Amino acid sequence: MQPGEVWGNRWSNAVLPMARRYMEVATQKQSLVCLAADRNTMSSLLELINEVGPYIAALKTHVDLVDDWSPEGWKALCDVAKQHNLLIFEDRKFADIGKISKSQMSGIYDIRSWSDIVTAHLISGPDIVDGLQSAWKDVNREGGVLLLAQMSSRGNLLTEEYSEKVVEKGIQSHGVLGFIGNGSRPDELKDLRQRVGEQKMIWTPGVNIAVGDGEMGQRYGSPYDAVIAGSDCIIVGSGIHRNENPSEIAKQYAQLSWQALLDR
Ligand code: S5P
Repeated sequence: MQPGEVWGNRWSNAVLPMARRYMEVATQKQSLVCLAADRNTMSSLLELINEVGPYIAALKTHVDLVDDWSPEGWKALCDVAKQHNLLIFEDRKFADIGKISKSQMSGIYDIRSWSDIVTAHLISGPDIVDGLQSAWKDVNREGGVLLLAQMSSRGNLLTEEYSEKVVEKGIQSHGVLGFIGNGSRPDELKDLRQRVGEQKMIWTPGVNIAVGDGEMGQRYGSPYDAVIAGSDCIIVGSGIHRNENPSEIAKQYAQLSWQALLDR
C-alpha cells in the first residue's frame, strides 16, 4: 500500500519532509504508534526498543530522565532505533526564547544531532521554531517541531484561546510538523483538527486501551477514538512499557491504530 492511498489529504498537503517520512514509516509498518519510552536505564530502554521496534513508527524519549546516560550508550540506542526504521522524537518541551532554545539543542545531550522531532511550547513566541530549526541546520539536518496545542493532564493551563493562537501561528510556520493534542478527549481533538486543517499533523498522548484516570493527573482515552477524531499518531507510554508482554500489546496498539486510520 502506498502512503498517499491511506493518508489522503494529509499526504498530498504535507510540506515538511519529516511529515512524509513519518507517513511512509507508519504505512510500511502499518502502525501509528509512537512509543513513549519512559524507562530510566539504558539497558531497559534497549531491551524495550528491541522488543517493540517492529510494531512502532516512532520512538519518543526524555533524554534527561535516564540514570546511567552516556554519549556512547545513547549513540548505540539511536543506532538500534534506526535499524528498526524509527523516527526519534525527543520530548524536550522547549519553552525559552529562540536563541536559548537553539543552544539547548546542543549542550551535553546534543539533541540536534540525533532527534528527528522535538516538542516545544509557544509561550515565548513563534521565534522558538526558528531557533530549533536553525540548531538542526547547523549540523546539516532538518527536523520537525511539534507544538503543544493541548495537554492530556488534568487542570493544565492551555486554554482554548491559547490553543487557538498556537494553531494560528503554527500552521503558518514551515518548521512545524504539527501539534500535540489531547488524546484523552476525542471531542477536543475534533475541534483541534478543524482548526488545524489538513496540512499539519496531530500527535496525541493520553491514550490507553484501558481508558480512565492515570497517575498524577494523567488522563486516558481510547486510541481508536483519537485517530478517528483526527490524530495521526498515538503516543503510548505505560500502556506498553509497563505491560508484562510489551511486544504483544504494542502489536495490538499498532493494529488498532492502523484500522482506525483505514476507517477514517
Ligand atoms: O500533554 C501531554 C504531552 C505529552 S508529550 N501529555 C503527556 O503525557 N505527554 C507525554 O506522553 C509524557 O511526557 C509521557 O512521556 C507520555 C505519556 O505516557 P503514558 O505513560 O501516560 O502513556
